[in-house]
Amino acid sequence: MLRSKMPSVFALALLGATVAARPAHALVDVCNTATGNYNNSAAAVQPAVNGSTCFTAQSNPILVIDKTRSPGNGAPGTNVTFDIRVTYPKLVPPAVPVTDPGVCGDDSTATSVVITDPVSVADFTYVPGSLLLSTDNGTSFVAKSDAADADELSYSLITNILTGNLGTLTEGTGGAGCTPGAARIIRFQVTKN
Ligand SMILES: [Ca+2]
Repeated sequence: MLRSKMPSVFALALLGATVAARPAHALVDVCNTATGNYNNSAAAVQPAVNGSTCFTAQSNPILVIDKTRSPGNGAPGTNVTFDIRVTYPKLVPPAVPVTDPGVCGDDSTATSVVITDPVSVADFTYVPGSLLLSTDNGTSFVAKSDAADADELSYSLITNILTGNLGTLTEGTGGAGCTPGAARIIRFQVTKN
């Protein structure tokens, strides 16, 4: 089965109010020290005393979208399956569960994760009722309705935009162990016009 990467610009991950990924991605200790200076009764300067504490700062989460299509090409009428794979922490493409060592050690949580994917109606026609969602890294998929209702996914035949409300994503077990979390995969089908 031919599976090729699509430009990631076709899918957007909105992380709350933050859109762009941030470069910082590790736990950072921010230390603060208080110093006391004083004299004795003869006005001789005494050694200073210090008290310190460190706050462990969590960085902002970095999600990654890897979008693929299958097949990679075909004549008009070809049925095409798209996968939008959302991972946290970052997994090295093309879909192997190997965590990018550059983004380990992040214990933060991504909240209000919303995925949008506008389908180019000049090229493709959405196949109604084809929405599927996996929350276990693709082991299983559950059908979701096209309607904007209580489930996570919807597809508007008016705007031709797929929307996925994925809620909160956590970084697997977190910490330096960098155990990958379960990738979410949104799957849908279109027909080439
Ligand atoms: Ca729905």
